[in-house]
This record gives sequence, C-alpha cells and structure tokens, in this order.
Amino acid sequence: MNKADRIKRMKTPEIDPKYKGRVPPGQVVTERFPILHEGDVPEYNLEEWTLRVFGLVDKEVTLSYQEILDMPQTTVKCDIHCVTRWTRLDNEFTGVLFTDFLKAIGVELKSKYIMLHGDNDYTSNIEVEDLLRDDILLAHSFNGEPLTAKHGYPLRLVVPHLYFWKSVKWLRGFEVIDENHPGFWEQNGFHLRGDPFKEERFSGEDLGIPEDEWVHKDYD
Ligand SMILES: Nc1nc2c(c(=O)[nH]1)N[C@H]1C(S)=C(S)[C@@H](COP(=O)(O)O)O[C@H]1N2
Ligand SMILES: [Mo]
Repeated sequence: MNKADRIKRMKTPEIDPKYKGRVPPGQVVTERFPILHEGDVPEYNLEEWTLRVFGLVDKEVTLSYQEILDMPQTTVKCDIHCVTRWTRLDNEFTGVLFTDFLKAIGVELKSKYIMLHGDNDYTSNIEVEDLLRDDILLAHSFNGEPLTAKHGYPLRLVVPHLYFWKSVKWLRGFEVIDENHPGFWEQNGFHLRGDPFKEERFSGEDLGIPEDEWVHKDYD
C-alpha cells in the first residue's frame, strides 16, 4: 500500500458533540497523558539549574530556579493538542506567565523571533507574539503537583494554542534570533508555527501520521 492509500484508509476520528469547537480537526481525545520526547530524561541539581535569556536583547540574564518561583504565580486551565493526533482537555498548569516573566526580568527583546532551548539539545522556534498571550506559562506544576521528570521537571513551557511540540520540556533558554529559523521538529518537516485548528502539521508534503501513533507511547 502506498502512502496516499494509507492516509485514505486512516479512520476519521469521531468527535463527541460535547467537545465541538474544542477539538481540532484530525485529533482524538484521550484522558491519559502520553509522554513524547527525543533522547533521555535529564536529571537535575536545582542548585545548579539556570534559565537563560540571551541573543538579541538589551541585556542577557541568567535566572535561578528560586528566582522563577519568586515571580507572580498563575494557574492556567487549557487543552493540549499533539501533532501525533492526541488531544487532552482541561489540564491545569501552574507557573509564571511569559508576560509576567518578561516584566520581572525587564529585558527588552530586539527581534520578533525566539528559539526555545530545552535539554537535551531540543529546540523549537516561536514568534514573540505567540508568547505574549494570556495563557503562555513557564510551568513547574501539573494538576497541582510538581511536573514529573518525564513531563518536563523542573520547568516546561506550555503554549496551548500551538501543537504540543512547541511546549518545550526541561526548558533552559529563550534565545532571541534575527529570523524565524526552524527548530528541531521544524527542520524535520513540521510546520514553522503549528496551529492545530488550521491543521498546520507539516511544512511540505503531508507526512501522514497515523492516528494511533501516540497509542504506542509511554504514559503517566
Ligand atoms: N526538551 C524537549 N521538549 C519537548 C520534546 C523533546 O523531545 N525535548 N518533545 C516535544 C513534543 S514532540 C511533544 S508532543 C511534547 C510532549 O510532552 P509530554 O511528554 O508532556 O506529553 O513535548 C515537547 N517538548
Ligand atoms: Mo510531539
């Protein structure tokens, strides 16, 4: 069977009418929380952990974990949508809103583009505008508990309105860059922005992700 045939044979997921408007096209709702990443889960000594803001800024800053915890804290309830077709509704993340973070550090961004950096060597590009919404979090907790190691402890980004690959786990840096350069998945055929409601999964030819791709992953 060739790829086009395989995509045609993929079942169209049934969406429960009560989720209408909340579940983007081609997504399947799950109550489990799949774990997806490349490479090993990092281990940390919080005394040595830092978060950097660098690149095209008026001044570079390096923050400790305590400095993040001392910033205003917010809980956001959101839905998350993974490009491998799972959607998980009503997730509560707690941490610092990106807008509060920017205010707290007082750094001036000199460009519209950011490369997000996470361990181990993960990157994802994002436009500053997509970080300035009222639900973008540097999160340390999920549903009232500290993030588990596999879900990004001690700090992850949560960008609910874009596919979940932008929500960098083990977040370590915001690098302000001159142009919208592609990050890790974006270099591997995924869309530069990734709006789930527009099904911006790929940058070129449809890669045809089977709807049950995520089912074979790990959960917790
Ligand atoms: N540092 C890092 N962050 C990452 C990834 C990764 O490989 N490394 N994978 C991304 C992808 S592709 C997805 S779908 C989500 C998965 O988050 P979860 O494991 O908490 O569901 O994390 C994103 N953040
Ligand atoms: Mo993903």
